[in-house]
Amino acid sequence: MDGVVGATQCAIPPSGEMTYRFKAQPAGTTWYHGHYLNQYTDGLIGPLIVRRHIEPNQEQYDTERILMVSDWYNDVARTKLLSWYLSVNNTEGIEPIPDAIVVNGKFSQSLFVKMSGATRIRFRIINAAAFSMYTVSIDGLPLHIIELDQTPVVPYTVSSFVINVAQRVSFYVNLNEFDQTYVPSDVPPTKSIYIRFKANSEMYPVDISSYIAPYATQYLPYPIFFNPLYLAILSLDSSNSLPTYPVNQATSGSSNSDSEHQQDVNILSARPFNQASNVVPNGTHYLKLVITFRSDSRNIIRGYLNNVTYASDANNARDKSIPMHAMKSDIGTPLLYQMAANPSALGIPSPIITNDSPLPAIQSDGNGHYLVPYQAVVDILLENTDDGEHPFHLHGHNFWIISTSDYPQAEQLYRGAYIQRDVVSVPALGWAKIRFLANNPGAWLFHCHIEWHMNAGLILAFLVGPDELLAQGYTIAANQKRFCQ
Ligand SMILES: [Cu+2]
Repeated sequence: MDGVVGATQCAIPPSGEMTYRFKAQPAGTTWYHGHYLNQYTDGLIGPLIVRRHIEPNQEQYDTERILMVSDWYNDVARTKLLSWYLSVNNTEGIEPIPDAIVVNGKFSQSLFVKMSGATRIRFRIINAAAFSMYTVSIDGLPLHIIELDQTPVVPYTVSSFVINVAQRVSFYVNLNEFDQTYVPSDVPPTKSIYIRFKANSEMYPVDISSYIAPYATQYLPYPIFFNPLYLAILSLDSSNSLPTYPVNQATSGSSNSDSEHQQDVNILSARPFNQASNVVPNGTHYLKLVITFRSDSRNIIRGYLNNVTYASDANNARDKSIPMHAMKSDIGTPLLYQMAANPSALGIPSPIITNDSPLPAIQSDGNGHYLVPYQAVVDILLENTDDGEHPFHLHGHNFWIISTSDYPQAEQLYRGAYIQRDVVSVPALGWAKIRFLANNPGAWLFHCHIEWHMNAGLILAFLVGPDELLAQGYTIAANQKRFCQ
């Protein structure tokens, strides 16, 4: 179980408490967050780092820092913003535009990151935003990427990289590699440099320089003045001084060769550190998922996977038309409990051969619940008909990213050695191919991690190996079931 309300547990009530016990694997950089009612947008988030006994590339750095970047909204997401977003008044389906960017809870130019005497430092970047993707760079320094999500990689050097929602990227920098020409000769020597998080403003469906959020007009009758450039300050000494060079200093010619696949948000060119243990099996099953956004019968713009918009959260009334014997998405009866109660009668067809692929296709019940045989190797093709980029996250499993429309050559180039991540950024009007081994019985969501798009229903649930779930001895824990009243 993983704490998802409606999938693996009922919500912890106000003033309630529940103890989660988990085996700390796989290791790497991740984060925890509420998975209910936009609570993570409103700040219920934190980093979760599982350290390896011997960290790959640990000889490359002396210390490390965590930078967790997220969108800041002046208004409460779970009530005001969401009720506007999913309303008939929002005819374009415009996501609430953030008011600011915060890193580790601090606004731009107020976060000082101290080197504390080290010259080599590892950064763990976590994108915990509700909406935004960012380009990350540090002035004058090459970034040596060493971990993507929870997969260590052979050091891969770039001058900047893109990180989409829920993705994590670790890199190290070495101050001895600082490009001295970055600081103009006519300014005093600098005791600090900027760490930049530049929001990709193309993804906002409005002109952010003039947009007045309709839900904010009553007391904020001015444009949101959202500044897509966030600056943290890397202090080279203990003085907390600002850099002496101008913010808009043009990046000098860099010797890094990351231009070729700069559009590759998923950084597929980085190679797994432990290639010997990264055995990529052949696909045994297939699933094609088409991403669309359109109005539902109530004229509310929602997100669809294969023409189904998922309705499990409290904002969507339970669909009474679904027969009682079928799986139902219901916050009071988690999918996992339904699986355990009736594993062999979920009302979902077994995989069948279709015209799309020689491999049998995973089937659903028509309500976004897909039955996946235990140990199936599922090739998923995500086809994005939307003009926005969508970061899809799979619960309970990692997956291999085979290729995307931004980097189709990856399928051939890296055959047998695809990188494992747990979030894939699906390009706008493009596609992504991923593969996962269904070795973890249970009910696992697969969804766009943009919080607004989860609210809009861009979610499905994989029901993996129901019989195996019971064979492995699963029972509903009493400390969880008591919340399902
Ligand atoms: Cu999305």
